[in-house]
Amino acid sequence: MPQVNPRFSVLSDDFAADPYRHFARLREQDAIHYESVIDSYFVSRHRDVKRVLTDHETFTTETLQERAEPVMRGPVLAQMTGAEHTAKRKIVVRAFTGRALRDQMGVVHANAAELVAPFLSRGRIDLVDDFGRPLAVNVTLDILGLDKRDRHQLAAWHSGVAEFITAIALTPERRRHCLDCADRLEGYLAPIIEERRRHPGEDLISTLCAAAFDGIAMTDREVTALIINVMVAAVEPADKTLALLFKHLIDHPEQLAQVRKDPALLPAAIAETLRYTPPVQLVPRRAERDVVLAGSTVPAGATVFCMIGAANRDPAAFAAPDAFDIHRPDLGTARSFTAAAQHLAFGTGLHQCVGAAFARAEIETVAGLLLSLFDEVRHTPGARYRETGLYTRGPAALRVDFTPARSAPAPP
Ligand code: 2IO
Repeated sequence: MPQVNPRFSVLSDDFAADPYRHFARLREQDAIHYESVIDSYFVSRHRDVKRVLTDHETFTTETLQERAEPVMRGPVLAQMTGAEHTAKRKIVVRAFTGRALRDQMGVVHANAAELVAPFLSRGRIDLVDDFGRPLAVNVTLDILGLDKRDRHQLAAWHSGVAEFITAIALTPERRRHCLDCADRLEGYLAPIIEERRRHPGEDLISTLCAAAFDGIAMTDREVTALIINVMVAAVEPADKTLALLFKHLIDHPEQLAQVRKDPALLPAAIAETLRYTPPVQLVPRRAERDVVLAGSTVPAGATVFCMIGAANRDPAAFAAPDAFDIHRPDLGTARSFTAAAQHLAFGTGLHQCVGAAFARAEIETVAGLLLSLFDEVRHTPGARYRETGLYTRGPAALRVDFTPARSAPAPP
């Protein structure tokens, strides 16, 4: 039997402080780690995670009925199967690719330019609180066609919903708070959905209202769930990915210099950021039968968490996995945002992220803009770096100092 440290827990403060320190031991000695307090299994090897995410008969997304549906107010895309899934997935994919995507990048660029402008003369910004988080919210609201004047309220409700989805354990009070946020968000959306059905615009809510599945339009409940699904999926990982990209580039100045010189390297830098530090660290599935996984039997009904961060650092999948290297030959940048991706940051299989192309374009647009505005960028002296989150994980803050580019537009 492999040695298992009975005192180790993914729920410990030690793990939360730096999960990456524990991944090698987990993969090597505890490849299916059982956490009794939450009665769940954690798989960490690349091949096991891939198996769980592609063997759809054995491992289903039924976990989302409890984890997502209560706050989504209806089934999300990832819960669906068969013809319904194919049809609705296509509707959402279309809304985030091709011409729609090109138009959205105009929205991304405009929002990013507006948010960064007041900081240009100061030469100092927190890329999470001052920029990445409000940017992710504003862009998502613009795409959905929601009023940005309501952004603080919407962001607060969104946080409650996201907390519910990404919590490992919730106290009854927090649970009530999250459900209350979802309830209010649903109430806010109801009249807007009604209005868009009568007077459709170019926004995503109108698209969802007008879309038909089997010749039948979606119900309010279905539209609401997809709106909240898109909202959480577009906001929650975006600021984390952007901040992690800058953190890694600042910490690897030679690679930052290369990306500056040749912005065509940005997609590789983004793909490597997603591999090295995926913002979504856990993906849950339910075992539908007793199944042998990583040498142990997982009982029918069990929750299995795929550890994306651990899988992406598996030496069986990537050479020198603990090095950040935008030139790594096994990255396959072009594939990294498609179904052929070797890293698992977007998941894999039938439910692989529908927003992958959007995510790449969004981060590329924003990072390209920031690099053109910041001539030099470094950590603010004395700023402490810390990451938070077990399910989604990212920097609590990323405080940077920069020298404004001489060609930068004057602040308003
Ligand atoms: C929203 C976890 C932020 C998704 C989820 C209930 C379904 C699905 C994901 C990602 C990221 C979120 N799961 N996006 O892991 O839509």
